[in-house]
Parts: sequence; structure tokens; C-alpha cells
Amino acid sequence: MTINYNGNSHWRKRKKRRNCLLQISAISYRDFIHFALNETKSRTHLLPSPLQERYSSMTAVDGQTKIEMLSLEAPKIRLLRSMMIEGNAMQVLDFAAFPKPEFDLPIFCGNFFSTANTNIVVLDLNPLHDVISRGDYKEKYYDSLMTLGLKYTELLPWGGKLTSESIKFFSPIVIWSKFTSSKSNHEALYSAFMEYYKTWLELMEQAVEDTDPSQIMCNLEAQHRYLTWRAEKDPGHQVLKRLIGEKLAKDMLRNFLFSGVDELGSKTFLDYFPEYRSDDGRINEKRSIIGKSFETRPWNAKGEFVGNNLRN
Ligand code: BLA
Repeated sequence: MTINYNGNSHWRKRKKRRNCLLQISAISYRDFIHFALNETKSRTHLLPSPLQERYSSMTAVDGQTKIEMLSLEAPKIRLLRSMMIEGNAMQVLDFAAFPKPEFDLPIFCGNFFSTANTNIVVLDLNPLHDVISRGDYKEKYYDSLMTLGLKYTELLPWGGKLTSESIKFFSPIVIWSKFTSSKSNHEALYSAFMEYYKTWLELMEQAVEDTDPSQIMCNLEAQHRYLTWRAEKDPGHQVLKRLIGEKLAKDMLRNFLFSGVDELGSKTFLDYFPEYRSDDGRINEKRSIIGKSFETRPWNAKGEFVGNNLRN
């Protein structure tokens, strides 16, 4: 009896200590979402999105990983949505704000994938228009944000080679990083998220509606191209497929995460990215045609592109 009791008690203590360690290392992205929603509410009028009814929460096929979704709209925001995944093995946040096409605002992008040890993060105000060929767009939105960018890209250093095609969707202040889980790294990510999101909201508040129909069309097509890219090639696809099956994962990508891909334009993925056409006329399943590039950060402190191996 006594031996048994002692044994159990020892085991209970070990279990408690292990849970405690797990709690310290596992990040929850719930606070990020609360912060973003409160901050948005204080600056604009949020309305529910019609998507909310269909996409709210689900449990993965493992019976324990939870997926929670939120979607809203505002006068200048076509869609503000988040997806949070919380399981024993992973925590994920995909948070995005898509402006209405009357605005040439960047797209807010917070994509964080975490396991007990590793974090893969992209945080950016993704440019709606190409910052390399459109110097005016870079100047309008990013020149004044370089100090902010430099502060956080030092704290959360460049994550190494990535799908080359992705680089055109990123801005000179993108945070692309991979790091081990620690309190200080998670705190740095949380402050970066807060500052980047507040910055995006400020740009949103200042944004003046475009009235020229050709400019609005140009914004619309740029957003549609972005949605088309992500709905087809997002790295989250494989994880979602494992969690909820291919059919639901595809539905989630096209109709929730990148909603608008079937409504904002009629061009197809291959119209925008013809290099992905395979011999049988279908979309090449590879994520990248060019391959991975950019071992180091391809922008200098002024936000000028210095990666020399970008084709197209
Ligand atoms: C990896 N996620 C990556 C990588 C990038 C991104 C650049 C490195 C691999 C690569 O080069 O493709 C993120 N890529 C982006 C983003 C854009 C882009 C944000 O082009 C926007 C234009 N990631 C998620 C979600 C999950 C996720 C929601 O955003 C899970 C549900 C997982 N991302 C994930 C995993 C990896 C990854 C598992 C490592 C495996 C891999 O390289 O594919």
C-alpha cells in the first residue's frame, strides 16, 4: 500500500512538473487575437462577416486538436479573419486583414506555426503592388516603416532559404524567422505582432479611397492574384489536410482563409503563374518552380531589394 502510494505520488509530481514545463514552452495565440480585435474595435466599426456562420470551430480527426475561426468586416476592410489551431503537438495562428479594393493598402499577414521546440513565422504588411518595380508604392507605405522593420528583424532574424516565388509577396519589413521556443522569443513575437498590427491599423485609418475605376481594378486584380497564390500554394495546406482531410482543407482555404479567390476575379492560377503549368496542362504540385533561394535577407536597411537571383 505504502509503496504504491509513494510511487503514485512521485508519478503525479513528475506529471505535474512535466505539464508545467509544457505550459511554459507552448505558446497560445489567443492573446494575439484578443489584442488585434480590441485594437481594431477601438479604431473602426467592426461588423460580423457572413462567413462566421459557416466557419467557427471544429475538432480535427485526432479528436483533440481544436481549430477556431473568426471573421469580421469594417468600412475599409473586406475581410478580417483568423484561424487558430491548438493541439498537444502544435499551435498555429493565421491572421489576415484584406482591404476593400477601393484601397491600395497592404494586406496584413501574421502566420505562425509552433511546435514544442520550433517556431516558423511570417509577419508582414504584404504589399498589394510590387515594391521592386513600383518604387512609388514602396515609398508610399514602407520608407517610413524601415526603423520598425529593422528593430524586429534583428530580434527575429531571417529564417534562411525559402520558396523563391514567395519573395514578391513580401515587403522590405517582412519578418521571416525560425526560432526555438523560449519565453523571450515568444515575447519578441508578441511585441512584433502588436506593433505591426497597430501600424497596419494606422495606415488603414489614413487610407483615402481610390475613385479612379482603373486604379480600383488594379487593386482588385492584385488582391485576387495574392489570394490565388495563397489558396493554391500555402504551406499550411499540408498541415490542414492532415488535421481535417483534403476535402475540408481545400474548402477552408478557398472559402474561408482566402475567401474572395472565387469572387474577386476570373483569372486562374495558371493565368497568373503560367510557369506552374505541367505537361498535362494541370497545375504543377510543386510549391516552387524556381526552387529555394535567399539564404540571407534580400533587402538592405533602406528597403532596397538586394537579392540578385530573383527571376521574373
Ligand atoms: C513553412 N511558411 C513556411 C515557409 C514560408 C511560410 C515562407 C517556409 C517554406 C517555404 O519557403 O515555402 C509562409 N509563405 C508563407 C506565407 C506566405 C508565403 C505567409 O508565400 C504569404 C504570401 N504555416 C501557416 C499555417 C500553417 C503553416 C496556417 O501559415 C499550418 C496550418 C505551417 N509553414 C508551415 C509548416 C512549414 C511552413 C509546417 C514548414 C514545412 C514547409 O516548409 O512546408
